[in-house]
Amino acid sequence: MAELKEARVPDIGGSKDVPVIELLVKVGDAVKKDQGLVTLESDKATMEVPAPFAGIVRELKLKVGDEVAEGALVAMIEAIDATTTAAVAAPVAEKPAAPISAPATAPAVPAPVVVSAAASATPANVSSGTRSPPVAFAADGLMPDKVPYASPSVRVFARELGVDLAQLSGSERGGRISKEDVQNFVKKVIAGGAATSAGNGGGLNLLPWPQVDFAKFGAIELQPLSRIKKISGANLHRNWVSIPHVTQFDEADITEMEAFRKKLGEEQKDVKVTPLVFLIKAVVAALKKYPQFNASLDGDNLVLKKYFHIGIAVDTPDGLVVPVLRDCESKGLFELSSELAAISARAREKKLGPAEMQGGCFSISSLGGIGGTAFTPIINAPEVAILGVSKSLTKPVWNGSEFAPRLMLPLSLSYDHRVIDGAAAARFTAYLAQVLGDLRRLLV
Ligand code: CAO
Repeated sequence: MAELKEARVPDIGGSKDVPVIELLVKVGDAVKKDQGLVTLESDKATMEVPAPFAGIVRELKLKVGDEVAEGALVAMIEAIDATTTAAVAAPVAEKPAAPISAPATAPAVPAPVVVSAAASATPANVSSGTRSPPVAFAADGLMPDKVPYASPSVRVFARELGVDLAQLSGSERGGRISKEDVQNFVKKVIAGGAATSAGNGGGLNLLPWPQVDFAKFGAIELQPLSRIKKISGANLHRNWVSIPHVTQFDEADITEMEAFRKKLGEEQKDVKVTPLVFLIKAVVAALKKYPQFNASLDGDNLVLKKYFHIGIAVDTPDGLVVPVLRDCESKGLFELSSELAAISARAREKKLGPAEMQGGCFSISSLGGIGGTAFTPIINAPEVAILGVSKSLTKPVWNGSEFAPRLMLPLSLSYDHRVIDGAAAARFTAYLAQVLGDLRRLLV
C-alpha cells in the first residue's frame, strides 16, 4: 500500500494571505513530481505550488479563494515510487505540461515555488487545458505585503484590463474590490482623471493613450506581451514616474584590469571571468565608502544596509529579471563568476525562485557584452541607485605628454535624487573608476 503524504505550500518569501486562484488538479488525478497543484496569485505574481513527489491526489485541502501562507496543507497525495511514475503520469501528459522547475538540489524539502514566464497566459487559456506556465516575480522580486482584497473573478477581470488592483479601494464590505470598482477605475483612467501607477505619487493627469487604427496605414500583426513583460513593465513604469532619476556618466580605464582578467582566464579555464565580477567588487567597495547608496527610503527614514547583496539584470527570452548575488563582499572573483553563471543560467531556464530575487541592495545592468556607449537604467525600487555598464572601447587618452591607447569602460549611474545629491553621485562613479583603474584599491 503506497504511503499517503502531505503536499504543503513551500517558501513564498514570507508572504501571507495569498489567494488560491486556481486548482490545477482534482481528486484521483495522477501527478508527476513538480507538477502544479494549485495556483496562488498576488497582484504582482502568479505561482504554482508543485507536487513534491509523484502520486495520486487523494484529497484536496484548498479551494479557490482560500488564502494561504508557507506551510499550508494543499493536498494529500498517495506517493508512488519513481519507477512507476512514468506509467501513471502518462495519461496526463496530453496536457502541455508547465515547465516545472524545482531545483534538483533540494529534493528533501518541498520544492520552491515555480517562477517562470509565459508568452500569453490568460485565465481563459488556463482553464481551457492550454495552461501556460506561471509568471515571474517582478523586478523587485517581492510579493506585496498586502494583497488587494478581491475575488478571483475580479482579479481575472482586472488583469485582462491591465488594472493594478493595488491602486483601487474597494467599495464593498471590508474594502473588497468589486467588478464595478474596476470598471469605474477604468472609466476614470480613460477620462484622464484617475491615479496611474505612480506609487505614492498620485495621479499624473495624463492625456489618454492615443487610439490609432494602425491597420489603416498598412499590414500589422498583434503580438501579446509576455506576462513577465507586463509585470516588469508595471514595475519599471512605477519606478520611472515615482523616482526622480538623474544619470551620472563616467568612464573607467580598465586597461590593466583587462590584462589581469585575461591572465586569470588563462590560469583558470573552468570558470569564465567577465568584467562584470570586477564591477561587483568595485561596487561593493563604493557602497562601503558611500553608504547612502546602500539604502532604501522608508517614509522619512533612510534604511542603511550593512550587507552587500547585488542584483544583476539578466536578459532572458521572456524579458528582464534581476536575481541577487548575496554577500558579495566576502566572495572572490571566481566564486562570483561561478554564481553569476549559475544564476543567469537559472534565470534563462525560468528556474529562479522568489527568494533568489529578493533582498538586493544595488543593481547592475550590464549591456557591455552587447554594445552601446551609455544608457539611463531605471532604478530597481526600493533601491536608490543602479549602475549601467556599456561596451569598453580602446580610445586615445591624454596622459600628460601624449595620447596613449587605453581601454575605457562607460559607466552610467542612475540615482534617486531624493536620497543622493549630484556631487555624491559624481564621487561614487569617480571612485568606481579609480578602483577599476587600480584594483589594489580594493585592498585599502
Ligand atoms: N565591454 C566589453 N566586453 C564585455 C563587457 C564590457 N563592458 N562586459 C562583458 N563583455 C564581454 C565578456 O567578456 C564576454 O566576452 P567573451 O565571450 O569574448 O569572453 C562577452 O562580452 C559576453 O559576456 P556575457 O554577457 O556573457 O557575460 P557578462 O558577465 O558580461 O553578463 C549577464 C552576464 C547575465 C549580465 C548578461 O548576459 C546579460 O544578461 N546582460 C543583459 C542585461 C540587460 O538586459 N540589461 C538591460 C536592463 S534595462 O532593460
